[in-house]
Amino acid sequence: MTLKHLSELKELLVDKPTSRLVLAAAQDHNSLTSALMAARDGFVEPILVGDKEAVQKIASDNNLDLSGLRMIHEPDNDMAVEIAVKMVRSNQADILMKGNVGTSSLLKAVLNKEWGLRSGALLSHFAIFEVEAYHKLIAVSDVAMNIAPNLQDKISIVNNSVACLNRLGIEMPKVAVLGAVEMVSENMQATLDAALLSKMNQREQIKNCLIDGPLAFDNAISLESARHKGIKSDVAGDTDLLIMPDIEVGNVLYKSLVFFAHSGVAAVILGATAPIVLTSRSDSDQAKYYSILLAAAIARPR
Ligand code: COD
Repeated sequence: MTLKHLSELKELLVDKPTSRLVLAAAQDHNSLTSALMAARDGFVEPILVGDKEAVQKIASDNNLDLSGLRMIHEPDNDMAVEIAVKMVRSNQADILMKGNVGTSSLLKAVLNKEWGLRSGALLSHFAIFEVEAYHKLIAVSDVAMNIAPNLQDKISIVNNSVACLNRLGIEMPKVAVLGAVEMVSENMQATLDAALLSKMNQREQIKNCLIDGPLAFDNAISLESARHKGIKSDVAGDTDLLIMPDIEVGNVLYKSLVFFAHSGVAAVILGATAPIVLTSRSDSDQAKYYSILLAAAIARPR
């Protein structure tokens, strides 16, 4: 299966029971609005944990309808996050979403050894873009969580991302591991990691995907570019997933796609016991909405 538009996420949700999404520190205009939009369209059932008065004020100031929604009053943000995380842990919710709290506070709660959402896997950020100049959705990881992943971390990043793409119906995603060049150079760690990941895939140490690397960005996304350089690759020009060397490269690509190429995007944190939606103020309403739909599409069935 190939996904071309983020709106196709809606089709993946048609036969799936509505996921329960718990919004931690819900007194946040942006996240509250997107959660309510997804609820209005029948994709999630939001549970709001936060300062009830502040949530109600945001709702009345912005004409948002809170009727029928479950709300748990907890004015302290750290406590609200803890309650929300524990609700996911105890299977009272299927998706965790960040409200009016910092990203690191939420992630630290998720990583809490006693009551967090650790699954044993590395947590990683996964973003999927709709780029006008590309023939299908293209995923990118990790652009926001793991700062300088080593080989072991990159294996986990690939595994998390591939499992997510598999759940979206992409059975054998083509994975390009990026470097600045397509030849292995002992001076460039990214090329060494990429070559090892490719060989591990060939030996079936990493499964359910087809990995090639190192590939420079142009070879990864353009067959013509790869041919020009004489690269023979089953991935080049048809990549489903780009693996980033580090957070800086990833973050710059993410922002370039959004700000220069005006691409649509949906993003979640993978590797915890449930998907986590971490939208930020700079994300568009549509990006937040599609991130919720992406989380719902991959959430465990109720
Ligand atoms: N997956 C699983 N466990 C992890 C991960 C991970 N990705 N990161 C840390 N842990 C575990 C460690 O094994 C350890 O047990 C515990 O969590 C604490 O580890 P630290 O001290 O290395 O981690 P923290 O708490 O200092 O930081 C974790 C963050 C995710 C907050 C950190 O990696 C971070 O700041 N990442 C970048 C986030 C960011 O600023 N993004 C900007 C773009 S939006």
